Amino acid sequence: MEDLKSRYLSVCAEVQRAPKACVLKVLADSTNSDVVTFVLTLAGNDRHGERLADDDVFVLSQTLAGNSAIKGLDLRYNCITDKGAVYLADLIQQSESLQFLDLMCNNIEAEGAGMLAKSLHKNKSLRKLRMTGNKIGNKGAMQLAAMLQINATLEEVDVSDCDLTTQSVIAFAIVLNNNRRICAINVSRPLLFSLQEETTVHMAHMLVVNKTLRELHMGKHGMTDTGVERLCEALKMNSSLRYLDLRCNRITRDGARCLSEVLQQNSNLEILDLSFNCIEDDGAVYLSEAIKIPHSKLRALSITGNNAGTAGLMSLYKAIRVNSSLTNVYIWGNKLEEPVCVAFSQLMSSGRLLEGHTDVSPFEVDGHVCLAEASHGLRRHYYWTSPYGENYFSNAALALIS
Ligand SMILES: *[C@@H]1O[C@H](CO)[C@@H](O)[C@H](O)[C@H]1NC(C)=O
Ligand SMILES: *[C@@H]1O[C@H](CO)[C@@H](O)[C@H](O)[C@H]1NC(C)=O
Ligand SMILES: *[C@@H]1O[C@H](CO)[C@@H](O)[C@H](O)[C@H]1NC(C)=O
Ligand SMILES: *[C@@H]1O[C@H](CO)[C@@H](O)[C@H](O)[C@H]1NC(C)=O
Ligand SMILES: *[C@@H]1O[C@H](CO)[C@@H](O)[C@H](O)[C@H]1NC(C)=O
Ligand SMILES: CC(=O)N[C@H]1CO[C@H](CO)[C@@H](O)[C@@H]1O
Repeated sequence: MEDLKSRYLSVCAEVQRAPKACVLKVLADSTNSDVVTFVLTLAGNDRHGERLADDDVFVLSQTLAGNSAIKGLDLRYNCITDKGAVYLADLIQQSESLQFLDLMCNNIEAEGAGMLAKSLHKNKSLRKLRMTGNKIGNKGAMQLAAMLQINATLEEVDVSDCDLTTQSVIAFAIVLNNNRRICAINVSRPLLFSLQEETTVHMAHMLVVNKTLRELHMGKHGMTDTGVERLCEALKMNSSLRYLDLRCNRITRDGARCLSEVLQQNSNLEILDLSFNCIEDDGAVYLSEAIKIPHSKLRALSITGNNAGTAGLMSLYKAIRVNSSLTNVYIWGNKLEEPVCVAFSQLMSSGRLLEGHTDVSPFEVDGHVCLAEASHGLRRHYYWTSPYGENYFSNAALALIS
């Protein structure tokens, strides 16, 4: 393999920029390994204060231009602005092998997002793009959505927490009606000022039309049961969706009832994330009904932080004990009284529920069984595990529970 380290040093010399120790180390490691393709991990939070600035990105993209072995580039938590995004857009144009680009939590705004979108108009190799935590705003997001209208190679896109507003979330829903490549999208945490749930209505419409999307993340959309009902109507029409993430919304027992009906109707849903809603006991009972049925495909359910108590959680326990496909269940942040603690402790000691497949862990004090929080939520696997392995974004949870 080409010696990237020497190439980097010579580019540094050419542009009179001091080489960065962290980049040198990562390049040396990749050069020494004998794999055919590699991922460069230069996440700023892995190092002690050594973050990459735009000029560093310039040198890096010059170094990597034309390289046919680089498969992924992890640049999370650096200080890349619109200027750096231009260099990355050039790299996308010039690379035939780059498949994953993670720009989470940099300082890219609308202009930089626009440049990245333009570079993706010409279909190249990039398959996964993660922009979360960059304030690209409505303007930047509209350009990314427009890019998806021209069939690119992109399969997974994360534009969560990017200051999208209603207009651009709807734009994504609309382009997905016609885009046959995208299989996962994260539009969580937009800036929504309307209570009309237009974003949910449009996403629901898209789910009816499109049969490609497998993973949809709509956390923090202020979604109520009315919105969930729209989604459920769509999901009942044999949607391809396997992973629905509705964390941190305003869903109550009625929303849970609709979702239960969907699950009972032979839906393809395998992962349902309802963390931090308010489905309470009744909601948990409704979902238990769906889990119990023999053809249920649901493999993972999170109801963390939903104000459920003994009645709801015991019915969940009973449903899991019956033959069900559910392997992962997350219940922390509910009212975990003794019968529930005993029941879940028993699920674990009998091997029905594996450690690492739930977010609770039993312990005993003075003969009483209690549950402690274990850091194994569905969510844990997104940011802290290897971002480009099988666990990356789409298939994150699918891989984790298989
Ligand atoms: C670009 O897209 C066309 C179809 O629109 C496809 O035939 C071609 O293989 C694609 N090229 C690349 C490099 O992805
Ligand atoms: C690309 O988009 C055009 C126009 O929307 C469409 O006719 C064509 O079938 C698409 N091609 C692919 C490969 O998706
Ligand atoms: C989707 O975005 C939200 C908000 O940024 C984040 O918390 C969540 O982990 C993301 N989901 C995935 C699968 O990356
Ligand atoms: C959905 O699929 C099931 C089983 O494959 C089928 O019986 C049903 O008619 C389908 N429903 C719709 C609306 O296509
Ligand atoms: C559970 O599943 C096994 C294997 O699929 C089957 O033999 C058994 O009858 C099932 N039991 C119940 C109660 O559904
Ligand atoms: C763009 C796209 O994927 N369209 C499809 C949506 O689903 C219907 C029903 O399966 C197909 O006929 C379309 O081609």
